[in-house]
Amino acid sequence: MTIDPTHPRAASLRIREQLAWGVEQGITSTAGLIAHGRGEAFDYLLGEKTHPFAHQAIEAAVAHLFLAKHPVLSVNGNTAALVADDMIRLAIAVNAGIEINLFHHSAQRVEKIEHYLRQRAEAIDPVAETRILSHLNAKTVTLPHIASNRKITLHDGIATADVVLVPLEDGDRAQALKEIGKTVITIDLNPLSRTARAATVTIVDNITRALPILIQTAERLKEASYEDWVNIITHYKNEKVRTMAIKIIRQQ
Ligand code: PTJ
Repeated sequence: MTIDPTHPRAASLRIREQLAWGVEQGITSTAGLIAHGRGEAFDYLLGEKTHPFAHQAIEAAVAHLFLAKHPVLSVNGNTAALVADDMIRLAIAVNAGIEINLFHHSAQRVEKIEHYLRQRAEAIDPVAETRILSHLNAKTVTLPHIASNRKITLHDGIATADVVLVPLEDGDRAQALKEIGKTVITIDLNPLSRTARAATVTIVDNITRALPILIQTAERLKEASYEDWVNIITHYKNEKVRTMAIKIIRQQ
């Protein structure tokens, strides 16, 4: 569908089209469209803009990623369809690995997403492909206290990561990852989701807006000192940030 750029909801329509494309390609699950509807409703209530509380969370997220020994960005079907290029750019900026980890798991969809990410990485920067962790013959680790197939993780990825970005999910994984000592960052338009509540850092924003800001912030903070990064995470209060997001939604 051609989207009229002057349409008042052009950005929202573009995202819908991108997800419909993801389903056609076998990247996004059909349930991903419903998950998007939930996010879209919250985005509407947030005025479809990035608020100062999201900027605060983004800064803390970047500081955690820089301080990490082994940061990993988890990608699902919605994330791959919406922000593949920016996830790859973020992985380069913060020296992280990318692991495909799905709720509605199928080996076929993992393969399709991996192929797509590799294609995109090659177009961005040939060395970026090394950021994408392969599932082919990979050693896996089943994590405790996760009911869904998201419990099956790559040994060289989420299983041994110290900081994990888990965008767009409402589930038990964030809590389970924290229980085994990991720092969890999420991007979720719903500040009330289980993931948003359990995460160490909750970026309440649309992933399509948050990713470019994460990359810019990484560029800005990469020359900062170790002490600066520690200072950012020490002063960051996730509950305060989540409360500010809930307040904005209530005011609508
Ligand atoms: O590809 P899979 O199989 O791993 O499945 C992915 C989905 C997203 C279908 C799966 O994780 C799922 O069912 O997610 P939930 O439980 O619906 O949670 C998705 C969360 O992401 C909700 O809290 C939404 O509000 C939020 N969300 C949806 N779209 C966006 C978003 N947050 C930020 N940006 C968005 N564009």
